[in-house]
Amino acid sequence: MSDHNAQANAQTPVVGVVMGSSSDWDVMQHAVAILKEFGIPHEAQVVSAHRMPDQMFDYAEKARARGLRAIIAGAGGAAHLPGMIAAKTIVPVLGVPVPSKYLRGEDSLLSIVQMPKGIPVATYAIGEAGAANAALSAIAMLATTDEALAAKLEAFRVKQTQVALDMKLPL
Ligand code: RP5
Repeated sequence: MSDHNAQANAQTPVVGVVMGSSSDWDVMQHAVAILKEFGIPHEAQVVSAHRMPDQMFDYAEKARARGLRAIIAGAGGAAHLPGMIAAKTIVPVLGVPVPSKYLRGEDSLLSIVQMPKGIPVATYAIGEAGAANAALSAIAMLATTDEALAAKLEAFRVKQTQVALDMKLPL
């Protein structure tokens, strides 16, 4: 989108990471970190559903033509962003509930997960784990048509398994 800043890496982004506020970055940076680790061309920016609805629609409407294959959308509170983006594009939307000040993200979770039938938003755990897992799901989706990426994802799992196997308890 041309109107506001998209922080993108050099190649054409295939995954878009959007969030309702810069205050969501603490959580959403964990999605971006995973995308970076796997070398996925991506972009990250603030797109607020209630404070910049026109820009939100513009982002969603142009997403597919720009080459985005998945959109990771994080928001807190009455978290409309993932659902409203999903309403305007057929690019898969992966929703991340960001912890909120008063209800600790249970509001965000229910806002995102309870989409009415017909417009899906794949919804993840509240907070850091959800952000990281949304990125891993986006990668798994891309890996269905990219064998090199699939191998990287398998290696990531093997490494994780080894870390668990090596765990020692302080007995
Ligand atoms: C939502 O409101 C954002 O996603 C954020 O989680 C929450 C608070 O936003 P700020 O007041 O910190 O900008 O739109």
